[in-house]
This record gives sequence, structure tokens and C-alpha cells, in this order.
Amino acid sequence: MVERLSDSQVEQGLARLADWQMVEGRSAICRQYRFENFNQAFGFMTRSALIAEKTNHHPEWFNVYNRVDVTLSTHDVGGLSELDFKLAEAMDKIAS
Ligand code: H2B
Repeated sequence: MVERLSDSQVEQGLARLADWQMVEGRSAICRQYRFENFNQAFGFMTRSALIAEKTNHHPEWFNVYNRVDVTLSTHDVGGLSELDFKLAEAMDKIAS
């Protein structure tokens, strides 16, 4: 069973993710990715989707052309869990 992280655990998690921040008014983290074109953005989304399915943990995201805005939160616990930080790290690796 996945557990909701404490505020200090969230702080520690965010300290390791340079480009992510808290969503205002919500227990969720977000990052905006920018790519060269739609092909690269969609490739990133496709690879991320495969990981999301494998781990059964899914992003909230919004894509326009080369831009992908991602929000991560664990709906089952009503906040952030280690699954969000693992997925954020995996998405950063895919994008890099
Ligand atoms: N994704 C995210 N981000 N949070 C969840 O709590 C979650 C999920 N729960 N993907 C999973 C699916 C759950 O709803 C299903 C039933 O396993």
C-alpha cells in the first residue's frame, strides 16, 4: 500500500528534482517540458506512458505542439507519494 508523504519527505524529494515545484493550493508537483517540435514531445509522452502503465501510476498532462505540462499526484492517497517522485525522475531521464 502506497503512503502519503509528510511535508518534510516532500521537501526532500523536491530538493532532488531541480525543475519541479509544488502546485499552488494542491498537494501535487509540476514541471513544464519544452521540446524542439511535436514529434519529440509526443515521443516523450509515449515513453512516459509506457512507464506509467507498467507502474500503474499516471500523469496529469497537457500538450500543445512542443510543450508538455505535467502534474503528478497520487489520487489514491489524496497527496504525494514516492510514486510521484519516481515517475518525475523517470520522465526527467526520458526528456534528457
Ligand atoms: N495514477 C495516479 N497518479 N494516482 C493514483 O492514485 C493512481 C494512478 N491510481 N493510476 C491507480 C491508477 C488506480 O486508480 C488504479 C485503480 O490502480
